[in-house]
Amino acid sequence: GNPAEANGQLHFPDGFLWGVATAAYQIEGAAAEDGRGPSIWDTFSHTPGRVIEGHTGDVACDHYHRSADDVRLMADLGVSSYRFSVSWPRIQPDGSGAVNQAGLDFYRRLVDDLLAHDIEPWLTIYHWDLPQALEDAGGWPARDTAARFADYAQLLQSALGDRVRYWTTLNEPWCSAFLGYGSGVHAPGRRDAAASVRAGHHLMLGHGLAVQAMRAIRPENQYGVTLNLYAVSPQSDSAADADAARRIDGMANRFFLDPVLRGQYPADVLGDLRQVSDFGHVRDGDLAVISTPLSMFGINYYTRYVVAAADPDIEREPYGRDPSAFPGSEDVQFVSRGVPVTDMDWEIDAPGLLETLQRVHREYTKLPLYVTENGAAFPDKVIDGTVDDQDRLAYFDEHLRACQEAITSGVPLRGYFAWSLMDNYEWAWGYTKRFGLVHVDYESQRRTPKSSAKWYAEVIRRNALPAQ
Ligand code: GBH
Repeated sequence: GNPAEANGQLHFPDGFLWGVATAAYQIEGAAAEDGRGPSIWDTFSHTPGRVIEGHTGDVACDHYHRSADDVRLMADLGVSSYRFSVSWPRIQPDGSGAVNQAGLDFYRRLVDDLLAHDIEPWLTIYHWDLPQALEDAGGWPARDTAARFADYAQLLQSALGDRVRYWTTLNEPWCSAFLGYGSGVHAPGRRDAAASVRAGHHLMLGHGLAVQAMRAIRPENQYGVTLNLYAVSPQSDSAADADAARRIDGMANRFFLDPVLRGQYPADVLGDLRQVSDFGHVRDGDLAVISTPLSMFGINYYTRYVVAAADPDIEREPYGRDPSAFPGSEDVQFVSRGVPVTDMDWEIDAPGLLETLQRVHREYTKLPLYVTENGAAFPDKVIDGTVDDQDRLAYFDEHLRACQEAITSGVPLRGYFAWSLMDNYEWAWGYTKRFGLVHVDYESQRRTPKSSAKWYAEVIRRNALPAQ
């Protein structure tokens, strides 16, 4: 049996870090307050046709005005850590230059409040809200944006590094690069495959420069990055499907894993992208910066991709739109296996999380790993003042079992952050998808902890899952 199983419970190691995660644009609202400048998500969400039903983050969960209540919610859950992101245009309204003190003060108060409640702040420097002024100057496809990002990171580090110990540079650079500049379904909505490849490089360069700049000021803090990783498998054992899986693994996972953790682009990915980019934007020394040693590594996991070689008779979903978010792999199709899905239509695949954790540990790094996001959208209903989200609860339970198995097998997984603390602005899906442990009524801003929240609080309290 599993040695972690005792007294009818499946235990986690002492000191395992239990958290919840959010992101600035998805919860804060107050888009024009206290000197905040516009970000690419303000522009994008206010452009007709970009976001479902024209939803914007203008108000969102109004967290900017309710952060004290939200910290109390977290304290009630008993979490040991809170992963949030800082809105760059609150700190630097035009993307560079002097700090906007009122914006910084918001995060200073938040951090102090978290510490007062014994909650460790986990700060993500960039979760997709680039100052619009920097986009106007070329955005991530322009090399200079990497340097601006490092300046901004350094500024945050000097202001908050005495009380925030855990720092993540970027959340999911794949999304910023390939959804923002390739398929255009995220801000800034550009559709230019070559630009998306440059954006990916400059995001990673910004990450490396930022870690170097921050570590120079505060060597004692922990630095990492968060990638969205996927388990990828071929639909069949044909050579063509195996090649499709290799390509998608290359674009979704290895395009970022290899430069950051091995200091090189994977040769096969450079080959797949030959028609798209000659990688002339990569300068000598860039990969050494990008692979600057880290103290920890963050993984966001939601689902598995099952892929197959092109078949014109099968509808291409969800990413095979024109243009594709997987440049150079337009002929690959994403296949549904008909297994249960969430409200995003993502297949529920907890073994894929175990596989991903073991792979990163075995093939890429011996660093401490953290699941910095994992969770599921379901169409919740408030009935008699409660939300009985057994589907979400089961999703968390299955994925936490996968985490536990990873730990038992020797993976140094040190913590888990549920996505998300509360329902919020789900990017191109607006407020139509709910990922929260806590339900948000967007009319009244009332917060209602769901059944999954009560269950998670109990798991945290016991540091264990109920045995099955
Ligand atoms: C994470 O992205 C994000 O970090 C977080 O902000 C987000 O709320 C959470 O997941 C849940 O989605 O259907 O073409 O519009 C995970 C990767 C990539 C998943 C973008 C959703 C939408 C593409 N995300 N994708 S599309």
